[in-house]
Amino acid sequence: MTDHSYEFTRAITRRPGQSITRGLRAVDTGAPDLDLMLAHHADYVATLREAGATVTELPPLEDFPDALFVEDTALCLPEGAVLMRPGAPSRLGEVAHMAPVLRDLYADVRVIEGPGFIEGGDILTTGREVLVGRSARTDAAGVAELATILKDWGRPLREVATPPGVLHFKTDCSLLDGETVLSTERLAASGCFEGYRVILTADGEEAAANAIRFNRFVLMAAGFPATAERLRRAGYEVREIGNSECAKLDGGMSCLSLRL
Ligand code: CIR
Repeated sequence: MTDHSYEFTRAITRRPGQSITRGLRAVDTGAPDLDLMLAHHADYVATLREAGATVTELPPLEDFPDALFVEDTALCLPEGAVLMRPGAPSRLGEVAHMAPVLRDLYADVRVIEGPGFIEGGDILTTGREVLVGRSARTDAAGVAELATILKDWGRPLREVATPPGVLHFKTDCSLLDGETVLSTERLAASGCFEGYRVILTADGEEAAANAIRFNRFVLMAAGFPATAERLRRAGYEVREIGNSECAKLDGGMSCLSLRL
């Protein structure tokens, strides 16, 4: 099978602004430092460019403190884009800011109209299917509406569960290639990756699970040496990017871009 699930030419990111101190978080571990976050963000964008991406860098949206986590606003596929309907009320308005950017790039842009909710962080597109995790942000109606859209594009959707207390499905997993995922043990234990090759995050390094494969690189958060070593030993070219400030807002590598 030809697998293009990790091959991209373009990425969309949004720079963080002053309002990140008001970003959503499950547990308060201190205010994120904007200067350090900007430095990490610049490294992330530079790494995507090195991987071959044309990067559209959008300006901060001060009214939307979590708007740098652009992944949650849309699903981008070769067939078209789908504008999401975030389950976090403070994030719903971000979608209207992403819509014109995607309409410029895609002929076919669909919209999750509701009443359900769905966020991009709950969607993992693999070489053979689109996995969607129900979570506190993504409900059954949101998943059903996406399934109807994907049916038009001949894309099978499989609904799975996000572990309790975990923000998004992809907080705990990432695609490494069309047949291989990086996953926490707690998520893999649910059996949702049966038939895939699974590389587990090392003990105590669950926060390394939210990585991205972008062409030849796997971008992962810095500070998880045992998991990085597992990936390198499996043959992946790993780039470690500082994520300390986004982590305070429950954000990781995938949240920071739309990849197309
Ligand atoms: C939120 O709670 O929505 C943000 N603070 C973090 C979003 C992370 N997004 C993602 O994992 N796709």
